[in-house]
Amino acid sequence: MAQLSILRYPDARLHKVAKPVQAVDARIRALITDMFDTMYEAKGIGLAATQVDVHERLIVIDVSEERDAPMVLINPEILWSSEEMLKGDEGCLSVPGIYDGVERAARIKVRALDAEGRSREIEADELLAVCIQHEMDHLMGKVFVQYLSPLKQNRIKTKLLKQDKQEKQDRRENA
Ligand code: K1U
Ligand code: ZN
Repeated sequence: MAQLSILRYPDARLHKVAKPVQAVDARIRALITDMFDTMYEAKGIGLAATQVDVHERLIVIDVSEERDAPMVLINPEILWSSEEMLKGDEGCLSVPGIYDGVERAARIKVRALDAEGRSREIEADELLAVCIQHEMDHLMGKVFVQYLSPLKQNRIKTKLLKQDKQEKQDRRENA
């Protein structure tokens, strides 16, 4: 079981645009396994490769209560989005402790490769639709806080940088 380190906002690497996966090979399958381990351990419902500093178009998701419905999206593309929008609170493993409202398309249709490299079309609504859109934003270098006001973004940056500094200080003191 390999845990990957999750980049934390405002790390500049979260804003890199991911490149398409060229081949669903052993390297990608090992990365998928490690990303699921990391997502389940962090109690997240999704994780984009960007968040673990791999800039390729790969997402893992599990929005089930039982945590037994893993879903892999490689090179995802949105085929259709509903005109209807819904606003709901989002969180992010790269922005720990921050939750805020973001407006997203209520329903989407997505095409992606699965872990075996087969092309799939997925129709999603509710939490799955929100999660796919949130993770696809990561692949484009966008973090959900960028939908918030500049004032909120600055407050979040300051708070997380302060937390980071404090954690580093605590580690030095306990070393
Ligand atoms: O960091 C991430 O991209 C994962 C993120 C996915 C997400 C959660 C909520 C809305 C959109 C996308 C998380 O898993 S955040 C933590 C979490 O477990 C959670 C937060 C709110 C609702 C459900 C789960
Ligand atoms: Zn996120």
